[in-house]
Amino acid sequence: NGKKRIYFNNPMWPGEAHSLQVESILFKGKSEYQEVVVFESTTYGKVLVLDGIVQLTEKDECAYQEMITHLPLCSIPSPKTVLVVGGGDGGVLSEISRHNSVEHMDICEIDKMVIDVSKEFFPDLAIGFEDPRVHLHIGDAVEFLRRAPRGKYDAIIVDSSDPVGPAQELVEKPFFEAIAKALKPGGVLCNMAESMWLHTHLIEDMISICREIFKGSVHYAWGSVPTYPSGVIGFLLCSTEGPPVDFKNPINPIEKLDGAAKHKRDLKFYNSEIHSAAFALPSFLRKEVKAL
Ligand code: AAT
Repeated sequence: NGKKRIYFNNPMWPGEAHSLQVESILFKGKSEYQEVVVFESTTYGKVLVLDGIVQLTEKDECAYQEMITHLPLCSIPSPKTVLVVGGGDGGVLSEISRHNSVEHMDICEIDKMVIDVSKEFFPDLAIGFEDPRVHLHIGDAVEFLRRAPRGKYDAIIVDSSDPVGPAQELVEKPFFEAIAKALKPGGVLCNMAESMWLHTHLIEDMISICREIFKGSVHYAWGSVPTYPSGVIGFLLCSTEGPPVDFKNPINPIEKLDGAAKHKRDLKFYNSEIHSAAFALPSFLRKEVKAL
């Protein structure tokens, strides 16, 4: 039909590429950290691409952002202080906004260009920054967490890119140690944890590291995101020593929230049944990831 396609391939998923048909390129820029592209696709709405990797599309961002936010926040009784690592599009912030109990959100995003681009092209997500509870920090999350006060956060959400480029250190032990230190007793971490079809080794490594560091519990959950490689994405959920956290049975169910959010977006993917189901793991994963 004469339309151009963009092919996404990367050493993170050798031997395969997926592609999306392009209506028009809306933005192309190079920041200090990465190449930033926004285009209008034919079937997934606008798409944000960093260094040739799809970060979100308008059609399916809801699945990822709702899961990475509500899996942790609905697992603890009354989250008050939350840190987001990465997440410069604002989508996770706008999901956190739904929680009335939250008093303070810090966000540490390394790349200001992602924030600016989101404000221009993804205003429904960037609205997250307008919540008065949000405190924006532009910088490297490794550095930010090194300086974070001990026991400050009820929850930390790591919405970061794949571990190539600026997010390399975000899967290493010192980073997880810093996270555990910054969490309250019984505080929770939810970390983007790749695809079980593509990255069992990476998942295994992350889980083994976290089992050493997080003395509460460590679990793996997953959800469907069609435009991420292999169509699924995982989440690593950990809690620190303290009041026990039963991740599989949300104590703070989303259905009971009044919604402090200024936006009136309905949840499109997450609900309490999906929450519990997300922890059911395929047999091959249980077998391959010994640490599970
Ligand atoms: N919600 C969109 C999904 C993302 S965005 C990941 C963000 O993490 C990017 O904006 C990137 O600039 C930021 N980031 C990367 N490294 C760091 C760092 N060291 N400190 C702070 N922020 C960082 C993730 C999509 C996952 C895709 C899965 N294939």
